[in-house]
Amino acid sequence: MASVPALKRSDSVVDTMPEALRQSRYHMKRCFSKYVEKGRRLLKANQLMDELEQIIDDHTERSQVLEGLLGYILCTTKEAAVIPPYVAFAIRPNPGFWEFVKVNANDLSVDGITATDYLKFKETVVDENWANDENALELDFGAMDYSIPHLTLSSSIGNGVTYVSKFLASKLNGSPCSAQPLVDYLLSLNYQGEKLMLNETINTASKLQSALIVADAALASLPKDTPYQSFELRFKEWGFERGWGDTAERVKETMRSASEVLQAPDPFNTEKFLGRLPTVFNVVLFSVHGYFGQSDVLGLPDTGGQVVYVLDQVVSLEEELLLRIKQQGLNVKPQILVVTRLIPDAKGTKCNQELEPINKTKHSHILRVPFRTENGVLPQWISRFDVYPYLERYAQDASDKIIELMEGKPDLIIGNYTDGNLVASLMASKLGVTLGTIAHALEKTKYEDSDVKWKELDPKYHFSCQFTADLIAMNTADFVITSTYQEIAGSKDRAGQYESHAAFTLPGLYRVVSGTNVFDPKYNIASPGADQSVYFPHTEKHKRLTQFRQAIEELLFSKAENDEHIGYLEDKKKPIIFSMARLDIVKNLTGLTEWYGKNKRLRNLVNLVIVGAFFDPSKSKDREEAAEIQKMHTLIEKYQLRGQIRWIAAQTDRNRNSELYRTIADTRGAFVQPALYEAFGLTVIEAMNCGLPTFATNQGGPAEIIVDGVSGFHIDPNHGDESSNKIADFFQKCKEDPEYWNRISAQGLQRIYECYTWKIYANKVLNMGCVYNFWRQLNIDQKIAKQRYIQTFYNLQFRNLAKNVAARRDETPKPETKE
Ligand code: UDP
Ligand code: LCN
Repeated sequence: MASVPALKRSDSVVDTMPEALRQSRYHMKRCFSKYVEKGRRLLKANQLMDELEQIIDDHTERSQVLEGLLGYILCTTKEAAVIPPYVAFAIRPNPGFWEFVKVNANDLSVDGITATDYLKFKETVVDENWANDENALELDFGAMDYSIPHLTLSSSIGNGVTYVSKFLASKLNGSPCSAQPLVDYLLSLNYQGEKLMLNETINTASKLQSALIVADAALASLPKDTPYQSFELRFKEWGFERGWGDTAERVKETMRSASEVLQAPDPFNTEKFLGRLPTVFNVVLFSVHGYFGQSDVLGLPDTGGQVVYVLDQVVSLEEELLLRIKQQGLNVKPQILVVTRLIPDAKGTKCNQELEPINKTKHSHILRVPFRTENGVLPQWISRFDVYPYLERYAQDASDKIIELMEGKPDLIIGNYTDGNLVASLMASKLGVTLGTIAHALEKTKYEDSDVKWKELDPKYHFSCQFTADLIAMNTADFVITSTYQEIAGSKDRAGQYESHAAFTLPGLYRVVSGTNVFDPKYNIASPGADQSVYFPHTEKHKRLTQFRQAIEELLFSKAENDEHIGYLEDKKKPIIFSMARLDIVKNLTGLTEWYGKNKRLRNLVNLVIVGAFFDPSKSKDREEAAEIQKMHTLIEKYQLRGQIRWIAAQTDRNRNSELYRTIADTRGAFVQPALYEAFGLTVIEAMNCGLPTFATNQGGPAEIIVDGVSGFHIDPNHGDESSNKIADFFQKCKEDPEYWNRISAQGLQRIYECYTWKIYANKVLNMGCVYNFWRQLNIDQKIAKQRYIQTFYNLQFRNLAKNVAARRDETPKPETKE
């Protein structure tokens, strides 16, 4: 990548490109002639570079061009559309920032164009009539966000709640009237009709300010641990209701924050005060597609990390809610419902059970509601790509059941994945409840050109429904929870998953000129953790789950080959490199096996253990998985790996799995996550929690989880030799200095404790619930206006698309299943 001279943020490509082209005019004329000679087409960044390299074959001259401004522009170009004599470029100089320019190949003139014009260029390549249709549907969700303040720096993206607190602080500042919305909000708080925080005695900001001074003086004379009940009556007369705290000390602290906010609002106290308000008691989490259960579901189609995430999330949210409610001095039982699909044909799981208490919680349940049609209840599991026709009715049925169980509407709704997010959006808009959404992984970025090629992919994946549902959810959400920064805005070189929804086109259907804005303060990073009562360090000997010792010994080291394991480990003293995932192409377990097979040095140093799928490709329902199973067999033969590899079938018991990670750590081995792309990667943090040094893909979330060379290592899945040598270097170094292994293990744990725990997650998410609840009230008029736009889009687009899926249901081949 060119290092000089980088574009400054103030420089626009349209201003600098003409001069850059002029400097290399001779080469550029030839290069652009080559770009346009094949006629209309779409070009990716690597193709642009390859063709440039073919044109300028002299190494020195090529380096000169690439090291200049032009090289920089080309390096930051993500794609280009060619309509001779023009080449239109989509350039991304920084995360979230895009520029579009069109270059005339004949005279090298450069014009800046809008996102809309660029999309029309792309459309012209695939569907010219539609591109030229003046009445083609164009969506501009940004037009509805005219008064919402936005962030401006790439580095601020993902810290939405902090910035909303800043915006709120400045909104509440000024005259006493500015704080009136806060007083009105406090007056509106109640639990089942019983007032909380304030009663009508205090109905203005100045009355609140004075009452807080009186209360502060009264509290000063009380011992810190005096229970609220002992001064409740006096406070009630002054206008205060329950909710400020459980003890004199806590009440005093909360009141101090309130006084600070009224006196001179600052973001810290604003967030602190709002975070303490008793606004969230009942929470609904939607995770619609099955199989969703607490046991025996991992390994079933579509059921992967999302289920693990949601179940751990509930435990942590309930714990945090109970703590907050106690500290608020209230005697309320929170309720959390995880709402999923009831599948009558449950294949031995509990997915046909309507209500199921959630393990490790006191008040949380899984609620299962079936998919219904005019023909009755749908009995069998269906792929998540096929669920769209059922969702509207599902949302209605689920809402009725939730309201019945909760005896009212929830305070917060959180969606998971496209289907859950759409259902959550429908319910939240109807009931006027605060909505958070979680994508886990957005499908659009997983498939190259999934937007312009949507017609090709639609029969199999129904992306037209999926992208429409995603747009609806992103725009309805009051806040979006992501696991990493890259999920929102990518990295220097790669666009983020949400960012790729900013402007895109589905030719023939609609053009999105503003689908979402990653600078919107609704975007927040709250990374998940791993259950630390299950995934704890291998060194905590007294906690080790010794009951699994014998089974794991046999799983790893017996020579027998059976339905649970094949291959064997000849030298049991060697450290083990371990990987565990679904056997999808993207997970790249076959890639890792091949790297290992090819690298003699690595093979001498360590054994390889893989957990994934099963061994008979003919038994797989998924073509992709079947091919990967076959490939594993071929690689084992090709590289004669027997004696050095153990391949274990998919495992469903997380307790036993945790002991497996720890047993690998006992061998002073490592975990390797070699995925071609990983949205987050729960296995990475599970391994790190067990103290297992971890090598993980630099493509996606793991690149953020691990600080390379400190808390683990990054590997590049596209450069296998380099990656396998990096792993070999580590083990070589550990041989020379055994302390090195301990250091990386300890630093991995430190990273987890600082950034990736469910406690940190739950605190952040509940703060979001509290802060965005108030933020949405403040912006309610605009919210309602936007909701009308979204409803129109839903009614006129989504419903028809879902109907088409239903109509085509029995004719199309079944899609492959992977999460
Ligand atoms: N997992 C498992 N058994 C397996 C493979 C995976 O229990 O055979 C678990 C793994 O421990 C992790 C989850 O499934 O908790 C996978 O989550 P991850 O985020 O790594 O990937 P996803 O499958 O969601 O893409
Ligand atoms: C989906 C994925 O693809 C994984 O990368 C995540 O870890 C998982 O969901 C949980 O969010």
